[in-house]
Amino acid sequence: MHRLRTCAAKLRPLTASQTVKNLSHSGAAVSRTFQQGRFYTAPVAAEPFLSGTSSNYVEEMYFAWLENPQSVHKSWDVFFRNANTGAAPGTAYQSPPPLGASLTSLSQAQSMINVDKLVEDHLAVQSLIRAYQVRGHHITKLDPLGINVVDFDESRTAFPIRGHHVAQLDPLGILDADLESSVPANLATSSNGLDIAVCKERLKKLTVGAFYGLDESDLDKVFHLPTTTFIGGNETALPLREIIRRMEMSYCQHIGVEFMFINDLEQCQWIRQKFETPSAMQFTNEEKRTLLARLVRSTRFEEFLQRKWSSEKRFGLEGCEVLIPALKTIIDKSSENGIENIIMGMPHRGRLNVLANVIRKELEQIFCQFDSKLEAADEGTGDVKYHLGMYHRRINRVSNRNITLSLVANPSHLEAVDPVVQGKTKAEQFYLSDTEGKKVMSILLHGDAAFAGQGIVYETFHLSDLPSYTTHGTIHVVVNNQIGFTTDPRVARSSPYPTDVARVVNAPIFHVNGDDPEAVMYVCNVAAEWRNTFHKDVVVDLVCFRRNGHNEMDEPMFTQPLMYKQIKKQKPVLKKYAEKLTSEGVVSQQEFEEEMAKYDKICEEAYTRSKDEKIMHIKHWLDSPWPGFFTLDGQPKSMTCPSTGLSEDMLNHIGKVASSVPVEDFTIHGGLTRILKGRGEMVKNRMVDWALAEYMAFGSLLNEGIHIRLSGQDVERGTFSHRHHVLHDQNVDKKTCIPMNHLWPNQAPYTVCNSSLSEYGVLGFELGFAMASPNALVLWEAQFGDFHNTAQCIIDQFISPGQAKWVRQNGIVLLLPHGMEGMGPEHSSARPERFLQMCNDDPDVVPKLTEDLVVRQLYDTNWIVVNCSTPANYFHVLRRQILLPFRKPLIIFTPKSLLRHPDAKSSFDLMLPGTEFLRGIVEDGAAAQKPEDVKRLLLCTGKVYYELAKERKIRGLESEVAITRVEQLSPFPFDIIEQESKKYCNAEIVWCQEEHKNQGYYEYVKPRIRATTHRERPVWYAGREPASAPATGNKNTHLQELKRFLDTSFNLDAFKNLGN
Ligand SMILES: Cc1ncc(C[n+]2csc(CCOP(=O)(O)OP(=O)(O)O)c2C)c(N)n1
Ligand SMILES: [Mg+2]
Repeated sequence: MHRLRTCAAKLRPLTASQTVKNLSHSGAAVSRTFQQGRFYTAPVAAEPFLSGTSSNYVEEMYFAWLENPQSVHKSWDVFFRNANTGAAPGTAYQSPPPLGASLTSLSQAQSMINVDKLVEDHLAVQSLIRAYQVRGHHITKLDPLGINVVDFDESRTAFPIRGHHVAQLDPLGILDADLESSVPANLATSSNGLDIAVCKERLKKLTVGAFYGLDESDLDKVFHLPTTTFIGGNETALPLREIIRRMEMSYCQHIGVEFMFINDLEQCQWIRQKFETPSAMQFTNEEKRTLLARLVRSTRFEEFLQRKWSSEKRFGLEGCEVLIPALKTIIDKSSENGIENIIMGMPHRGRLNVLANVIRKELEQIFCQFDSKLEAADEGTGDVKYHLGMYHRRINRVSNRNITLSLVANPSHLEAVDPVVQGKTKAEQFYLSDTEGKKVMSILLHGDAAFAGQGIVYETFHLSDLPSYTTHGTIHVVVNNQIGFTTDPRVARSSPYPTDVARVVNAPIFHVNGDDPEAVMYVCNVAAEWRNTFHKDVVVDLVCFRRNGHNEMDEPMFTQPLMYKQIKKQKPVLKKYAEKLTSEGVVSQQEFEEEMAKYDKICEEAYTRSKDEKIMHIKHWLDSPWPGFFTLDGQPKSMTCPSTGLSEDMLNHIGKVASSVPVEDFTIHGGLTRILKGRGEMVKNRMVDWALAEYMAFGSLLNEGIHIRLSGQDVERGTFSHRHHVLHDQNVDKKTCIPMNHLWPNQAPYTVCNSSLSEYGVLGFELGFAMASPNALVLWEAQFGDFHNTAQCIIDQFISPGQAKWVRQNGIVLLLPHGMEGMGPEHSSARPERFLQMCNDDPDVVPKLTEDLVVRQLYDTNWIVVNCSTPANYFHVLRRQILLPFRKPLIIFTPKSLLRHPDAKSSFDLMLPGTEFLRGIVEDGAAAQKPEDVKRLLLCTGKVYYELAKERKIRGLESEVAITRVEQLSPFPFDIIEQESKKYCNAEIVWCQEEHKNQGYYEYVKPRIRATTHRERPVWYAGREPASAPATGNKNTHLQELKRFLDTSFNLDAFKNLGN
């Protein structure tokens, strides 16, 4: 092994950095402009045949030789033998022994030259093969319009953008249509004939100028094929002419394969085999007919909609009709491979067609959506038809197995649904114990502009291989119509392809000309097999065009005149494919016409039925039903919430596990031993702090069969080092213990996972996870509360309005560390004002005091926002989240300093059976004894309570100032505040917050508090002044501000004579 490495290392050229270093060491002046050149290490300088590509080849050959010395040419056999026995660099090569004994020295010399040439030619052929594999996609015919531009302008530093244009991958060539659209004649190859000059020219572009010394005269020479190609089929050697032809057929037709960046030899070999094996792309007549029938449906569906609703926006699929057979092929193949459940996410383009012809939503329900009573706005709010989700279980006709297909509802925000789909997929896998993704998988569809432009795509890709987030391979399909609304790719992205982002996770990328349905079907089959074999992501790039404007109302000629002139000339793919099949005798013209008439009739009949539909049920568009959780009418089974308290035994048991290491032979850090001991002491004293309260809530729910998943940055230990849910053995790498999973024998599993450094992606993922089942507590914790704003899209588009838009409930919990602690503008505020501003309760209406008020309010709200001031209340709100008979998102502003505050502890007494979450914690001290004497009622929320209570004590104002805490901000506890304001009838009401006046809670609580007093009493403000930043960066200023607002809070004259 060591020899092998040395040998391979010796054969490798120097890297650029080594080169520069060597040059500077030798005292040579180093130019700041990089000079291209090759410098080899001295020992192998004598090996004239080495270059970057050939050294790779030699390495591959070396491995093959190690396995079987006869697999390589005799001369290489000798070379490797010598190198292996320690021959110095440059001396390992030996010419083969002479054939006859009587050779003259002249003929010996001649023979050496011949062998040199032979070796060089073989190397050249290997390099040629490799060049096709690496860069063949650059010269593929991907453009359905056939107006490619080859642009190898060497004056450009980088490879020109849109490599596939150069590569003839683009069906239209439209990217350049408005620039320059001539194809150099010498690059217009015919697929049948082989012109070496043309090939040379093409390859020159692929191989930095050289044709490896091969010439016309070499075309009929026979060359051994390396093990890294499959073009030979059963043959091990082929004439050069045939090698080139087969490489052209494999890599330069309508499929461009990008895979050589994958750093796994087995995976590369697998792909080579799929695309190089002669006659790999063969279809039966039956398969061709099915493909045609699917194209008929796809095409005629759009035509039908166009006929019936010509002025409606539908974001039609025209120009990429092949998407439907493509998806169906992926689904068929995956179903054959055992997949039972597919979760899909997709944008607007072709969505109705996918719903109708892939997921098989009843056509009449789709047609209903075009009823004029329904708004059909382009982007934005509401449930427009091209945003709705769907769930359907049916038999897959090809595999004859059951398959569940769901399309996740999404907002307009392109690509935002990607992590949501992944999270839902992960959850479905989890509930089926599908640890390898053999039963459940996801398919994500993308537009070319969005795929390249949206950062969430990258964030989602980076989840794909993380243990707690992987879905074991996603198939991505890009509808690459080479335009985004009115913007050309040349001004919309800086990468050659829209798919380059997928390279970061080593996903193979199959570019395919959308006007060649068989090629599309082939790559889709390969993509499904890839996913099934390697359980890794793969991308199918459907290079196509958009026949109409962005939507059916848009005029594309304003901005892409040449492109659209070309598009107008373009024959529909259905027509082209039908002509192909009729000319091959696979179908007759009559059969084709009958197939179309049959589908048109289906559409017409559904249209008639749709006229009878009187009501449109959004719940028919639900993507994630929760069987058994609701009544058959979709209502909660009760409108009560059971007690969230726990027995003393249960608290003790959980507390004991939380303060121990429940496995043998496990060494934890000394500091942690102290922490666990401290927990043990607390349990003995029947007390909990924040971390222990969380433990109690989680542990008890696990016992009730509720899966818990806590995800976010550094959540395992906890950003503030308070949680320690994962213990690490100090002596053994990767040996960990999660005590929470050692509570009971039959408990539900607990997942706690540090996430990638992403908020948008990870929050979206957890939202998707929570979507799959109501019987799991799924929590996402931000490192600091303010970081949630990089996930704002998930909050604004999914979490806050999700139920209103898609009748889909979700019980996700957001833990957002919050509090002004002098840590600067960032890390301080979780921006409560934003969450409160999005609450749907009416500030001016005090709800009727009924028995079920609390649950009713919770049922009506779009989300619950709390700021707990005690561990017990945190414990209760977590448990209530699951014990409620419905699900709502829960936003919790969590503390930082309170995690260790000596007063922020709760007794077991507050967590026993019969206890519950307190929406408000009312004053119960001296002030409450004689409420009519109280001068001021201070209302507050969260940690500032402790500062207020301390200051009140210092000032001896306990009888004059009452402090009541609002723990649940939304839905607002109108009843509690009304009661308090009545109780302290002579007191001024003051809202106190540590946040700035234009932030925090004031704007939200003020009208609500006033409503409880019939707007008769003012609500004064004590807190920081308005500001643009959430907090000061200066510690001293921070303390001064604190002092100021505490002064205001307890200066009983502060609001005198200020009027109302
Ligand atoms: C995040 C986001 N930004 C902007 C838009 C507005 N928008 C809607 S469609 C579109 C163009 C999308 O182009 P592409 O991804 O190529 O899909 P196509 O419409 O071509 O199928 C834009 C910019 C959006 N929907 N989402
Ligand atoms: Mg596009």
